[in-house]
Parts: sequence; structure tokens; C-alpha cells
Amino acid sequence: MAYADDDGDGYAACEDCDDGDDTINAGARELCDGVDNDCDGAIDSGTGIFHDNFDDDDISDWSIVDGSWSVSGGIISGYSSSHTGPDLVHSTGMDSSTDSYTVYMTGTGANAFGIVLGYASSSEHCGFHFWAGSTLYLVNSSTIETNVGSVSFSSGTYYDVVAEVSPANVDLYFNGSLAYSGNAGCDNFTRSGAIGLQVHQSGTAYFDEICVEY
Ligand SMILES: [Ca+2]
Ligand SMILES: [Ca+2]
Ligand SMILES: [Ca+2]
Ligand SMILES: [Ca+2]
Repeated sequence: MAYADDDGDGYAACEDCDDGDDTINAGARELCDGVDNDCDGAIDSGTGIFHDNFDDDDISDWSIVDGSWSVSGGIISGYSSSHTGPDLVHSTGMDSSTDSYTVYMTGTGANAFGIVLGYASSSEHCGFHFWAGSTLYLVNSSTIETNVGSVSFSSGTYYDVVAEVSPANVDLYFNGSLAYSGNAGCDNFTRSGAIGLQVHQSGTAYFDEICVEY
């Protein structure tokens, strides 16, 4: 007698934590989506995921975090209110010289906030700055910064950012819209696997949450 498997994902109803969704089962990959994709009882955590919800609230809450913070697990160190370089520590769980990865975050800043996607040293890193107004800068440490597009960014409003990084390209989404695709000669997206958040210019940035699938 066959076991019931209503969603046809190969996992019987009695062992499938969602037998109405064939993307969710014990063989699925955990994703940064607020759902327990792999049926291990934990949401957005485990192998291949780095997740920090800075104020320990619900993933969908996106409330404001102030003050300094640090993250265990080796990816993010904190932010500074005056930027002289990326605030980073190196990931121990990634090898982005060969891997692709996706970063999800929310944040805002009085003037600008940014995300660093690859970091080798203070003079070798690449990322993006979202500038209040309408400017998107690619941070390429070998050429300092390059204006690569525009975003609609108002100080004090939270924005979600998704960066899909592969060894040759990054697709950057700002509030759901594709803001940039390419690498502009910035090969350091895949240099070391380090990821960081930063403030640019004077001011304070607020980051609520970051989740990395790698
Ligand atoms: Ca099933
Ligand atoms: Ca299922
Ligand atoms: Ca899980
Ligand atoms: Ca998930």
C-alpha cells in the first residue's frame, strides 16, 4: 500500500511538514524566505544559510535597530557612523571564488548605506552604496567608486536589498526592482567570501536583518 503524498514531492504526508507544497520537504534547500523549507523545524537557519535578525524579532518585522552590534558566525562585525572602509570580518563558511550566493538585507541611512559583497582587504573590496536621492554607486576599491545607476532612496525609510552574486556577475535588486546587473570590472565580488554592511558619509545607518544563502 502506498503512502499518501498529496504534493507528489516524494515525501509521504506523515513525514512531510507541508504536504501541500512540493518545494518543501526534507530534501529541499533552506532559503531566506521565512519558511522552514527543509522540514528540520528551524526557519532560515542551518547548512548554507547565514542569518542574523539583529533585534531578534520576527523575520517579517523589519523593525529599527540602533547602536552597535556584532554577529557571531564570522560574517559581519558592525557598523560605524563615519565610514573609512568596510566594516567586515571574513566569513568562515563561504568560498565565493567558486560559489554563487545571495544576500538579503534591509537598511537605511541618513545619507547612504551600503553592502560589501566581496572583501580581500581595505583596498580590495567591492559592493554598493545607495545614496539618498537617486544615486547608486558601485564600490570598486581599485577605482574607488563608480556611478552605475539610480535608485529612489529617501533617508529614514527602510529598503530591502537582494544581491545575487556569481563569480562573474551580480544582479542587485532594490525594493524588488533590478537596479544593476554586471560587475563593472569589479572582480572582488568573489574574492574572499566576506560580506559587510557599511555607512557612507556622516550619519547613522540602521540594519534590521541580513540573510545569506551560500
Ligand atoms: Ca509530500
Ligand atoms: Ca512537501
Ligand atoms: Ca529549516
Ligand atoms: Ca527558509
